[in-house]
Amino acid sequence: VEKEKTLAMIKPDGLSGNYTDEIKKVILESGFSILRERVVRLDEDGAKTFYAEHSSRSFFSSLIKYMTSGPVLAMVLEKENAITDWRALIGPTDAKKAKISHPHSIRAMCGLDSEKNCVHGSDSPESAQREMSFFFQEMSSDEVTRHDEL
Ligand code: YYY
Ligand code: MG
Repeated sequence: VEKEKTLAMIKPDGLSGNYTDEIKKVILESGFSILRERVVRLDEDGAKTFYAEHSSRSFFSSLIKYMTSGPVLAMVLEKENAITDWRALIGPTDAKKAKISHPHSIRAMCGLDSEKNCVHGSDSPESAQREMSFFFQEMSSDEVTRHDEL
């Protein structure tokens, strides 16, 4: 089976809560390789671009405020079925629900609610490509596997 890449992100509450090491441990123990990583402080334009698909939702302005409240850690993860498996590992969007239905998920571990849910994962191959090039401009559609930022 061919390997697949996905974009993972530790959101501002995850970074400020010092969950990075714990999350990376889960990532590596689950068989992912971390190909690239970068700490980024999103500005308003950047956060709006990243979450453009949600621009008409009632939670959008609050989400943008949250996502610009502190730095995030963006990572490119690789393994077989990386997109689906990373989504499964982080759990449902609402961290409150995750604590009940998926107690071992990452959002259950470090998220707070449906907004401050600690981590992001791409939801499709198209999203993964768009989101990887958003944070790693040098990553075009051809496969990039450089490790020089680690
Ligand atoms: O992909 P995922 O992050 O699990 O959820 P989405 O439905 O794509 O929403 C993106 C993002 O928006 C979510 O991670 C937090 C925020 N959000 C919110 O603040 N309130 C909601 N009711 C739903 C989503
Ligand atoms: Mg989503």
